[in-house]
Amino acid sequence: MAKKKKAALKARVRHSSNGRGNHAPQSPITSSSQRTYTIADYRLEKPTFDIRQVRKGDEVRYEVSGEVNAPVPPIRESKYLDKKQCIEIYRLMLLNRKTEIALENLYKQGKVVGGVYFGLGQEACSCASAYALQKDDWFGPMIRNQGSLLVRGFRARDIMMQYMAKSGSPTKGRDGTSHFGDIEKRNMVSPISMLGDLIPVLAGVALGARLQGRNIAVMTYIGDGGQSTGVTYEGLNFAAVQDLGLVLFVENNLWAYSTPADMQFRVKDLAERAIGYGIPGVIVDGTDACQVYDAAHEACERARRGEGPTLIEAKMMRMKGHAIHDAADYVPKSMFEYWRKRDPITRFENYLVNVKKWMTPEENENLVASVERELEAEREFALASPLPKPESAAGGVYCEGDCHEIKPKYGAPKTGTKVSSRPKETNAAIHFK
Ligand SMILES: Cc1ncc(C[n+]2csc(CCOP(=O)(O)OP(=O)(O)O)c2C)c(N)n1
Ligand SMILES: [Mg+2]
Repeated sequence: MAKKKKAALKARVRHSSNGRGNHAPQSPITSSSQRTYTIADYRLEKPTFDIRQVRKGDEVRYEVSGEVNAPVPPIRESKYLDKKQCIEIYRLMLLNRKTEIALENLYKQGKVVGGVYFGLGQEACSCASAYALQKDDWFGPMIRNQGSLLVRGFRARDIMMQYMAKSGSPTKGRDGTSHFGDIEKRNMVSPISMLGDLIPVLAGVALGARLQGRNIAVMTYIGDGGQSTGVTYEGLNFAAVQDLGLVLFVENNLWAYSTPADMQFRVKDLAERAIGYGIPGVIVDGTDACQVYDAAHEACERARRGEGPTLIEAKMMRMKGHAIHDAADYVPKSMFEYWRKRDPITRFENYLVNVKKWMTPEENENLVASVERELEAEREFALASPLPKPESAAGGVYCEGDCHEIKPKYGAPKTGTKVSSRPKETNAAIHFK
């Protein structure tokens, strides 16, 4: 190609690549067109370490660099919770942990039919988030959110019987993990997936309630891995556009199976994703029950006012493997040490007993003992429940038409109900500075 022709082609490519063509002058960025966004951050500590993948031949390891010996931050005082509520959440967190310890033992005794999944280290996130829901709100937990189930009124025996596929379990032995819901009393959508499919379903629940004349809060969860999926985007974008009361907890527990969060996304904080959806984004320390509750409460209130969804990123660490079969050998030991010092239960106990002095050491011991007694009774009950009769296997699996009726929960559907039509400018003014 002749030199002249080449230069002309280059120029054309350059002009067309910015989409402006030859004649449109590039407008300078002025201060009025420059936009800035704020992500609220409740944390009292911002961990400063990175994980790096190191390959040697076929071997893959992860190495941590940065400040792994930082001092443990205090619990942030709640704007909303009183003494009684804090102690109640603490009790639920204990029950959450001890239920999982019991499940692990049942598994080791060969009584569990499948695997077991744990939320060790995530109890504050599960319990304090669901604690912000009101009776008419809905939720859709994921497999690690055993605490959310306990908060909404399921008993430890339900979880244990489910894992053992007993006839007294919520699915009457039809499932061996967490696939059960309750559309009657506890307003719970059955966990259907770890990878985002709960998000559009919960958005749909909020839309359904609105069509019945009510704005409710609907809460669900997604992991640092699961948030990359298409359905996560579609569900949250739909909720944002329709101003549906979705409260989405992004549980950034630093691992998606054996993939570290640093290899999962390029943004610094997953809460930044909220900006792209045009909704508020909040960061909390997921090991601090007060921070989790405050962010959840504010998001639920916003949802009930009909103002739309909120994305809350809870930062914490998955303190076990993906499931019981996974020893998590790929996790650097120093990461476990760092987060073990930030154990949500130990920190909350210290806050209640030593900082606030809302419980004496003796009252605390009594509370722990009462949780253990309760757990033991639950375990006995679950063990005594029989397995389902073989001849019942085909029953209760498919709806046969007259087995149950699904009625509108909040009122007769109102056709023509107007969804919110707040102008986008208002949205921007409220949430972003
Ligand atoms: C389509 C599909 N692919 C893979 C899996 C297996 N799987 C379940 S959870 C998971 C990782 C999820 O990681 P994350 O979203 O961070 O949640 P976490 O387990 O840390 O709570 C994978 C790969 C699946 N359930 N479905
Ligand atoms: Mg994860």
